[in-house]
Amino acid sequence: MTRAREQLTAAAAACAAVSLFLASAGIGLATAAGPTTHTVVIDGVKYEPETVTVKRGDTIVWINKDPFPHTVTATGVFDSHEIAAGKSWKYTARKAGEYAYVCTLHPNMKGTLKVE
Ligand SMILES: [Cu+2]
Repeated sequence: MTRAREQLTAAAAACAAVSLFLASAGIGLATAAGPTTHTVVIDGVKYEPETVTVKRGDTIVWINKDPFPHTVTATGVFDSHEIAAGKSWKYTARKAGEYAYVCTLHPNMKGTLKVE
């Protein structure tokens, strides 16, 4: 009788452990939103939006809609080199910080990438 009860208790404990494991796995999936992709459009010799805020691991895509090339250059951090008309360039942000960037072909073009 006692032995049977012990077995039942053990079975219940194992069951509870499995439930707990499944619950924590479920919560993990719910909260861990994957990396996102952000888009910055280059149009009319401007970055739109000028400032983009992302999380570490996110990817930013700059799409050049102007009929001539531009760059996305934060010296020492990232540099797209020339993005031809109609082309795009992407960068995955790995390190938190605030990065001012320019177009080396049109130094009046300025943008900021904030990585949280
Ligand atoms: Cu430019």
